Amino acid sequence: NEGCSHYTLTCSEALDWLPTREKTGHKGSFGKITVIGGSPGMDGAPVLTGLAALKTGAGLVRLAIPGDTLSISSAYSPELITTPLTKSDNNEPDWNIISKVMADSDMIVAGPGFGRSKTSSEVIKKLISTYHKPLLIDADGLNVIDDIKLLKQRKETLILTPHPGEMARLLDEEIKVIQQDRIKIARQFAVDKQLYLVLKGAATIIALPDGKIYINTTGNEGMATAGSGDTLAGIIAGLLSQGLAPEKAVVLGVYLHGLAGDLAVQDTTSYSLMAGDLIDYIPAAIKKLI
Ligand code: NPW
Ligand code: AMP
Ligand code: MG
Repeated sequence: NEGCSHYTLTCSEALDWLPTREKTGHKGSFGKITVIGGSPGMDGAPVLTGLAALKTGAGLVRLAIPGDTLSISSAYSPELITTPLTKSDNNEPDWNIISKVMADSDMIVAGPGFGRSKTSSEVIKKLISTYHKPLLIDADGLNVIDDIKLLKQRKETLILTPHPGEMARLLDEEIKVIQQDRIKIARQFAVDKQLYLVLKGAATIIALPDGKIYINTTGNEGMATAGSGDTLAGIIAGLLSQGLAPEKAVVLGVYLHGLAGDLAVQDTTSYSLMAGDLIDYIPAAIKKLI
C-alpha cells in the first residue's frame, strides 16, 4: 500500500540501532572495508569515504585506487591503507589484486571519484556479478552502469546511493522527472531490482527491497557541497561493517550524516560547511544519540 508506508527514524530508534562495540573487540571485529575509486583530479573522494567509515567505527579501511592516482590519495591520511587497482605499465585493471581485495574485505564501496573510464566500467561490472558480500555503489560507480538488468541478477546485498542526477542517468530520464515523483521512483526501483536505494537530496528517500520507505529528517542546505555524498557512503559502510543489517545501516547512516551536518552547521554556518566538517562532526552526532 503506497499510501501508508512512509517511516521516519526517531532519535530513540537511532540509538537502539547503533551497533554496540564489543569490549574485547579488535579491528577485525569491526569490519574490513575496501573503497574502490579515485582517478586523476578526483583523488580526494575515496579518502573522504574511507575517513568517514573509520570515524563511524569501521576496524580497517583500504583504498584500492588506479595506479596513476594512488600516491596522491595515499598521502592524505596515515590511517588508510592503500593498494593499486591497476597494472603499473598500462593502467588496466589488475584482476589478481582485485580478486585478493574481494577475498579480503567484509564489504566494498565502489565509485567515489572513479571517473567514467573503461576501467571503472569493467571493475563495477565485475563487482556486481562476482562479489558475494555487501556492495555499496555510489557516484561514478553508478554512472558507468550501462545495463541495469545486471542489478536484478545480483543476489547479495546491494546498496545504491544516487543523487538525482545519477538516478536520472540510471533510468535514462530527466532530473525533473525524478524530482517530481521521488518516492514512487525510488520504491519501484528498489522493489524491482531487490536492492537498497538511497535517493539523496533535501529529505533523502530510503527505499528498501520490500517497498518500505523512510524519509530522512536530518540535514541542511550547507551539505550541498563537494564531497558530501562521498562521506555518506563511508558512514553507511562503517555501520554495515560493524554488523548492522543493511536496512538499518542505510536508514541510520543517512540520519547520522544529516545529524553531523546539523551539528557542524551551528559552528560553520551553511555557507562554510565542507565535506571534511561532516567527518569531523560524526563523533558529535554519535554522542548526541548515546
Ligand atoms: P545541476 O546541473 O547542478 O543542477 P555528476 P558529481 C545533478 C566525485 N567528486 N538535485 C546536477 O544538477 C564524485 O565522487 C570528487 C538535483 C548535475 O546535473 C563523482 O565520482 C571530489 N540535481 C564525481 O566527482 C569532490 C542534482 O547531478 C549532476 C542534485 C562526479 O560527481 C566532489 C552532477 O552530477 C565529488 O564528490 C540534487 N540534489 N545533486 C573530490 N574531491 O575528489 C546533483 N544533481 O555529474 O555525477 O557530478 O556529483 O560532482
Ligand atoms: P553528493 O551530491 O553525492 O555529494 O551528495 C550530497 C549529499 O548532501 C547527500 O547526502 C544529500 O542528501 C545532501 N544534501 C545536499 N543538499 C542538501 C539539502 N539542501 N538539504 C539536506 N541535505 C542535502
Ligand atoms: Mg556524490
